Amino acid sequence: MLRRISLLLLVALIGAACSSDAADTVVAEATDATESTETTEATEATDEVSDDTEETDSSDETVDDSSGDTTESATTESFTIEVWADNWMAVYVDGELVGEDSVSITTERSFNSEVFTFEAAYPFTLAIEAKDYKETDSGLEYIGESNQQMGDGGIIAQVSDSSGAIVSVTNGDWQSLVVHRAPLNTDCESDADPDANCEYEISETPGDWTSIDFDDSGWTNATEWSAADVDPKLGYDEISWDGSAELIWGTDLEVDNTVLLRTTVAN
Ligand SMILES: [Ca+2]
Ligand SMILES: [Ca+2]
Ligand SMILES: [Ca+2]
Repeated sequence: MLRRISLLLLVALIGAACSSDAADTVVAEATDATESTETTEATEATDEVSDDTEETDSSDETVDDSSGDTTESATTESFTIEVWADNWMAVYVDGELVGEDSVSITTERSFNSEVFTFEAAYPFTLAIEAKDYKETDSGLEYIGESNQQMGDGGIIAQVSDSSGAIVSVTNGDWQSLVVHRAPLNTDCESDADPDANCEYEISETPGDWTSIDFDDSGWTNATEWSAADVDPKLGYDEISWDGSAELIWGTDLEVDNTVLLRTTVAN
């Protein structure tokens, strides 16, 4: 009994001794990855109990070593995202840009797919900025030419782990926010002066919308669209799409020109 009480006391003392380190870790890493921090703390606690003969002398070193090792090697994996967009995309993971469309958004008919690899630990946040090509804020393309029109958009993506297993696909579970809509008065499509007569709505892009902590609960579910709706071209056929991957966009393929998309990937 005495021995058990002593052990409990020792654990409590060590817990108190390392609590300030844990607090520092939280502050320092809060902006990077909340989940990694939690994992690190859990591992530290385990180390402390097993190192009970060394007491507080070595606790600082133990904490520092374990936080470096466990977050890098034990929980981080390699993933690949395949993505096709009409017309442009940038992909972020936990707030970090992992790749963007290699063809400029200012290029007409820029239909191409991209493959990006990244390192992440579950759960991670995927955020994609997707843009339909528009010549001006009127929302139109080929302005002044015989085929002046509202362009349409669409995007599809799938994420696989290092074994090749699909771990995430685009679908209606993704959250979406449309930040550029034009033209609101669609009858301006054939207007001789669309920049003067097409109306548009541009919303502010939240500064931290790609971060893992961003609250997207006020956003709306992405809309799933069929291949017949989007008519995906070129790079789309270079990728073997999982049957569960859906083309998504806002609620209007033509008027919604810039769409922010987010999801969380858990294992
Ligand atoms: Ca493109
Ligand atoms: Ca458009
Ligand atoms: Ca387009």
